[in-house]
Amino acid sequence: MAKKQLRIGLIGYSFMGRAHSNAFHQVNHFFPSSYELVPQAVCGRDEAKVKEFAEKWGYKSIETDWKKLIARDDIDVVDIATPNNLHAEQVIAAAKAGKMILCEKPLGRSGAEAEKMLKAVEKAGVANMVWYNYRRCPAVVLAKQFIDAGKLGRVFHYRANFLQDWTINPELPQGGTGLWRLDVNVAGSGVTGDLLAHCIDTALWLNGGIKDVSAMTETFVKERKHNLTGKVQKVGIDDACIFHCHFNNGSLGLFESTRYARGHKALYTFEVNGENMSLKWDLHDLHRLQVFDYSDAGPERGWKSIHVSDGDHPYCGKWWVPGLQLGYEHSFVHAMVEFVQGLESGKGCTPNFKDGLATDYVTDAVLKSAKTRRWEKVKQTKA
Ligand code: SOE
Repeated sequence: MAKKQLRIGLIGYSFMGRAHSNAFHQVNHFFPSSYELVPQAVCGRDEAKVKEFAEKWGYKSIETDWKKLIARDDIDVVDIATPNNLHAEQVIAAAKAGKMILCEKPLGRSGAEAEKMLKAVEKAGVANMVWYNYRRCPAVVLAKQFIDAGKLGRVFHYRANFLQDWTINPELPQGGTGLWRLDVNVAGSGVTGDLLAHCIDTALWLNGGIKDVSAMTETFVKERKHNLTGKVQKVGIDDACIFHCHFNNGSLGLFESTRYARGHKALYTFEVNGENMSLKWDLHDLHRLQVFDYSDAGPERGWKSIHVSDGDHPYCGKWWVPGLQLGYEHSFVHAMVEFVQGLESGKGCTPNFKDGLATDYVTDAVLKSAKTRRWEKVKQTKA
């Protein structure tokens, strides 16, 4: 039977453009469905570079103006892999054009921006997804399965970290290609929207909504040269953020993120402590789930490390053979598998724009609390 083509138009071709493009190809190879993902066009401002990208990643054509890409009749899905300040305008335009939309995280630079984006896709009735990829690591999905099966019992604690060290050098400029994450106008915030957003997305999925937060942030390097103006300018982003919170289920949360943890490149870890079981995960060892099961009897009771690679582990049966582990890029492949399966079932997928908004509401409250030095309530998404 002929497959239904999903012709994809990608905007942005840096790190995330590559991660997404790889996913489109691998979904076709490893997760056949009634859909065929077709890399139809890629858009970027530098024509020579975007052409080179198109050739490397199998895109049939290029555009240098994203509005033209969105207007094209031969595009079904618009994939937004641009800096954060462009997400809202591009999402709203793509929704108006009736396209399905995939958007890089965070959805908006604030809850207010994300609300407009959610409204746009709801009005247009188009399928949507936010690329919070870590949810789709098999070991994280296994944690979700254990939690949903009730194995943990009452949950007491959820804690997560995302530690990096790439902005310690005070001579590092802010702004422009590659360094827009340091420019508050483009990024919206620092580690809170960039890194903690991942931790929050996973936490909301695994442990439910967050009621209120108390936070502190710090900007260690106060001024940096701006790449676009050439001038030394105030740094507006948070370099580090620590917050604690109450979840709606009564458990306590503790979160930390920084780009100043010398030696750590992308140490995302989380731990959940329930009355009957604890779970631990670490991005540097992402194919493993650490489990402590209180019902394991006898003196051999202890933490065990599940190598998540068996045929009955999430997604794993579609890849290689048991024991051969999956990595970072597979999380994007699985996110796209969810999107395709959501189309097939007609039920949509997660994390969708509503989930993206929920995370933005938490980051809003965190940034507000750091300013007011008070506990701040988290706005809840409508049921
Ligand atoms: C920042 O360095 C960054 O690339 C984030 O923007 C990504 O979302 C994260 O997955 C890895 O780190």
